[in-house]
Formats: sequence, structure tokens, C-alpha cells
Amino acid sequence: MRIVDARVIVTCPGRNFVTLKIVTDEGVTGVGDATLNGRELAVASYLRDHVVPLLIGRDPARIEDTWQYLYQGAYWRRGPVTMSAIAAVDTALWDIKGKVAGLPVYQLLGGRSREGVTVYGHANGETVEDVLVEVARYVDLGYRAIRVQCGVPGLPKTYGVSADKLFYEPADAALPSEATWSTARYLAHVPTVFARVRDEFGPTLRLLHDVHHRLSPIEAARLGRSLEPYALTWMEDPVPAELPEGFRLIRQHTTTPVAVGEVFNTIWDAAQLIREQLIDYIRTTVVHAGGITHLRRIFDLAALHHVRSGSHGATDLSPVCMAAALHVDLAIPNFGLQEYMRHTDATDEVFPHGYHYADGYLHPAETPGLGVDIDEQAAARYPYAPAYLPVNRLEDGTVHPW
Ligand code: EZ4
Ligand code: CO
Repeated sequence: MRIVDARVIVTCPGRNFVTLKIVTDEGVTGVGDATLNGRELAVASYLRDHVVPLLIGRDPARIEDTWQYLYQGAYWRRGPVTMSAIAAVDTALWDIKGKVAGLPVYQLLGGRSREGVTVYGHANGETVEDVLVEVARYVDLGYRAIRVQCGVPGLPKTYGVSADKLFYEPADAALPSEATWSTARYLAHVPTVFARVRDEFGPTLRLLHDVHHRLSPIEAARLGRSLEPYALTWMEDPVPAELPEGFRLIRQHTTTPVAVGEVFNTIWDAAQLIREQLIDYIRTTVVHAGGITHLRRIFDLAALHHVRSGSHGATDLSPVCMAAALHVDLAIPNFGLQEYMRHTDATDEVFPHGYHYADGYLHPAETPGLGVDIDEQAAARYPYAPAYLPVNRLEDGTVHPW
């Protein structure tokens, strides 16, 4: 079998997605997500101009060899653009391999290690009262784990909090909008939110919180300590993770578990954090960390060091990425949680998929391959529209330095 075509499809059914569709001479096709929020066209070009010509004529069965060829062969290794492009190729090849074998991809990864993939949803609100309503909504939907984000009194707008609920989209403007940040206001408020949520919903509901890289290590240590009475499942991205040493300081001061890694691209970004057991959950995912092949490598390293998976699953990760993530989640021994932000109806129409939610779990499709596709005619009705994540400034106007 040979690859005869690879199409890069850019579409915006409510938000931008970049998808690679690989076609073989025997008519079997595979899809891979290549979406990099706010920098979509860079990956589309990387694929179209520099990867697709190398794929034509290759044997699609050689997944590992193709991964090494694209990673080593580029000379310029790593980085979000390169790794998202490699991820798209890798994911599409696993899809093809599953279809050829007549098996869902999780079977190729060693088979089912659990009955379903436990997911968490986002409960966010401007006020604590709004947050309580949203948490109740997720509890009613059967969720076993819920991420809680609340507006901060005195700040006009907080990242991660919006008027839209189940379909929240942070890339909100054609040029980046700007938000204001105050660490003092934030640190004073967050523990009061979790106190109320625990009061209302009891001690066993799994609760999470995303700091979105807004704190320094000692500030994050203080937040972790102040949240200890509320027994969070994790505190996410407490500090920017370019400096793994910073996590040592957090660790010395708090037992609140730490999750990190949604912006990581390779095992090298995570290796020190994992080896030194400075984190509890690694949040790399299929599209931004080199596809199923490389993600599995990261999760295997994590398994040796008491670190569980917690893959990123916001709306900018397309249904193709979500489908792929679920196969990995179902198979690995050290699965922790999977983030799940629902996609809009328009997105679901463009990406017909067989995975489904039931009672707090996602279940991958049982059909051969990933169980997801792209409807190219539907995709063509939604042209690319520039959209960016907001920029954060301190109250004095400084771009937030970490
Ligand atoms: O900011 O997906 O955990 N989820 C998140 C997301 C990310 C966006 C960035 O593209 O932090 O909301
Ligand atoms: Co996050």
C-alpha cells in the first residue's frame, strides 16, 4: 500500500481547525488533527509545503519509521509547529492501520485497560453563585470530575471564565484582546470559591483548577497550600513550565497535586518534571505532542514515575484529536483524567465521529481506526477566520511576565 495524496483542510465551524487527510492507493484514508490555536496557518503551511511532498509514495504501515523520518530528518527538532504537523501525519497513519487491521486503534495499543475514559468538564462563572449553578449542571450530567474557574472581584475579565457555558471558546478576537491580571486579588479569592463548592457538593466530587501559568513558584506554593483543605485532584499549570526547577519549590510547600503539559511538544519538555516526580499529571495530548506514537512514549515514561495522564481536551483540539486521545486513554495503564470541552453542533457536523459520552465517561468508537472523519464539503462552507487568545497585562500595564 502507498500514500497517493494528503490534503490539508482548514475550516472554521465556530473555531479554526487544521486537519490532514491521507489517502492510499487502495482507497483507505486516515485523518489527523494539526490545529495550533492562534497559529493555525503556520502548521497548514508546514504540512502543505514541507511534509506532504515527502509522504507521497511512502508505505502508510511504517508509522514509527515515518515519525523518525519527519522528526530526525527535519534537522530543526521540536517546537509546536513541527510537532503538530508530525502529530497529524502520525495520527492519520494509526487511523489507516486500524482500518487495514479491522480494529479500533485502542486494540492496536494493547487493548482496553478500563471500561470508559473518565472526563472532566469546565464549570465557570463570574460569581461564586454562577459557579455553583454550573457545577450542579455538570453533576446532573453525570460528570465525576469538574474543573472550577471563577471571575475575580476587581478584575473586569478572567481567562477561563465566559458567558458561554458548555461551548466556551477562549480564542475570542480577530486580533488579541487584552485582559488584566492581579495575583493578589486572585490568591485572595480562589480558596473562598472552593470552600463554597465543597460545602455544597461534599468531599468526594473530584475538583480541579487551572491557573493558566499565571503565578511564580512561591505564589503557586501558597495557592496550593491554601487549597489543601478542599482536596483538589489537581492544580493545573501553576507556573509557566519552561523552568522545571520552579516546580521543586511548589513541591516543598504543598500536597495539592500538580498537573502540567498542555503546551509541551515532546518528551524532552516533560522529562525532568517526570523523573524528579515534580508533577502528578502530565497533560500532553495527541495533536501538540507528536501524535499517538510520541504521546505513548511520554505516558510510558510517566508510568515509571507515579505520574498519570491528564490530556488536554479544550475546544481547539478537534474531534479528530479527541477520538485519538480516547484510544490512548483507554489503553494505557496510568490513565488519570481526560479533559472534555464539548464542541459546537457545527464542529460535530464537519467531523462526524463515533465516540460518545455516557455517565461521566467517554467511549471511543468500536469501528476500525479512530472512528472519526472530516466531511470536506461541510468543511468548505466554513472558511478560516483569524482568531487569537488574549494577552494578559498586570494592573500597571506590564505584559504579565510569567
Ligand atoms: O487555554 O485550549 O485546560 N485547558 C486550557 C485551555 C487552553 C486553550 C489554549 O488553546 O487551558 O482553555
Ligand atoms: Co489548561
